[in-house]
Amino acid sequence: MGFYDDVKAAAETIAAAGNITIISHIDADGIASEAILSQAIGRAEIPHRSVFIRQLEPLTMPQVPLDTSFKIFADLGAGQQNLLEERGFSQHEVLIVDHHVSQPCTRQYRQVNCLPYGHGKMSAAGVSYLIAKAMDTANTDLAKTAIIGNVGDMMARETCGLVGPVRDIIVEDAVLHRNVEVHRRDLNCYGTATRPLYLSLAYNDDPFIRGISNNPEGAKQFLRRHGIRQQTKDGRWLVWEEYPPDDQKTIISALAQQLIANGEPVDRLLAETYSFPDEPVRTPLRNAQEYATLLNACGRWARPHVGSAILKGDRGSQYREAEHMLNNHRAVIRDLLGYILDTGVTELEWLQYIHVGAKYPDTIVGIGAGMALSKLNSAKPILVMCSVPEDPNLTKVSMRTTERVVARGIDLQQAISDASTAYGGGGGGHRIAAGAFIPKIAEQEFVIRVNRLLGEQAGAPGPDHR
Ligand SMILES: [Mn+2]
Repeated sequence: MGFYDDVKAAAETIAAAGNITIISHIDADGIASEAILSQAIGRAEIPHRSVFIRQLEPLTMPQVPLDTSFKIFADLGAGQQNLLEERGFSQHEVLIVDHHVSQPCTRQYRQVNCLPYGHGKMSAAGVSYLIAKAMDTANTDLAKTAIIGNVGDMMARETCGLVGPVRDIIVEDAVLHRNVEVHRRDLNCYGTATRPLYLSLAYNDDPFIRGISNNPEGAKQFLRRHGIRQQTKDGRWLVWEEYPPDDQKTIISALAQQLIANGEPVDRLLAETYSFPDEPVRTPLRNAQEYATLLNACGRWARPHVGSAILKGDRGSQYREAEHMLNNHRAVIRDLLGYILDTGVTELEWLQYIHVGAKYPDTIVGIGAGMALSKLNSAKPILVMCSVPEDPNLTKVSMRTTERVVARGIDLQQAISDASTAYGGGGGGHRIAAGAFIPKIAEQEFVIRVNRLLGEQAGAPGPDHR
């Protein structure tokens, strides 16, 4: 059985179900997965409902209903099959649609997972889309949503564009459907639909351009020096996507020259990007990256259903609510970033860490960790701990690192799950980003354990070998 056999089998299983509950994750990929599956299932006229869960672990299992409905776990489940078994689900009532590492389990549930087939650059929304398309080829309008989920899960980050079957099948379907435009050699930069260009450039650090990155005034002067008009006649700042192609070329080549003058590589300056011509200009709905941030904001602030409604077309009250959450989301993340940088991290040999206490919601701490890393020593993974409001005995741990460090053999998912199993805690994620819940009393020991595991991954001799 190959991956596409699994996809086809899943489509048949779903079509035969009488009543379905979709259990999905609260991030952009999870919300996109849910939106794709629920629309495909709705179009097949199968009664269904959706439950969003921020992480599948013993604390949140009671949110998974114990009724007679068929359960589809999307963007989660692969690593938590033992929890499904403990909850008493039989093999006949569960389908897992995931792209995370499977943990061994005595009861093997039906699963469509791209990862064991070597498709490491596909997210759960990608898998969900392939299932939806196998259910009905009319579902190709949902390819756009799959692209948002994949981009939201960083599938385009390392390779400066989507690759593999996501690129060859899903992006191509979306282009044929005409609700997605592909820009093959676009500026590799965030905020191209909503941020004044100089801020987009200044907030970008991949590639890091001396004099421009982390330097809004420098970025503004750089554009002025190259004769680029930055504001409209009535004083509104122009965003990247508004510039005519000739201006875009001028800016890109000026940035390339700046990198070369600094002796830096230019290979990350350009990326393939995905924009949505059917969405209103200068809104976060205009491209995959910003759309994904909007969905993440909905999920992190406990309103994933709002994100789902937007993906299904709501541009009224739900959209306005999401815009409000996005602004709040950004303000809190900025505050968290400032807190981490002002307070300072503690450096160990293989990682740097900080505890932010109960000041920030545990759902955004990982994002703050990722942003702080780009302003700290990015050669060392960052570990951020915070309190969990629902349980004073628990601590949430989030870790982030860079592609460069992953390429050296570092696997945060492995380190964090190995270190947390010792306490019965659960951990999961990816090589580059992972998280876990651990007992509060084990915090210090946990950090030391993760530090040691990272050292071993880096090829340092463990204590046994000394
Ligand atoms: Mn995902």
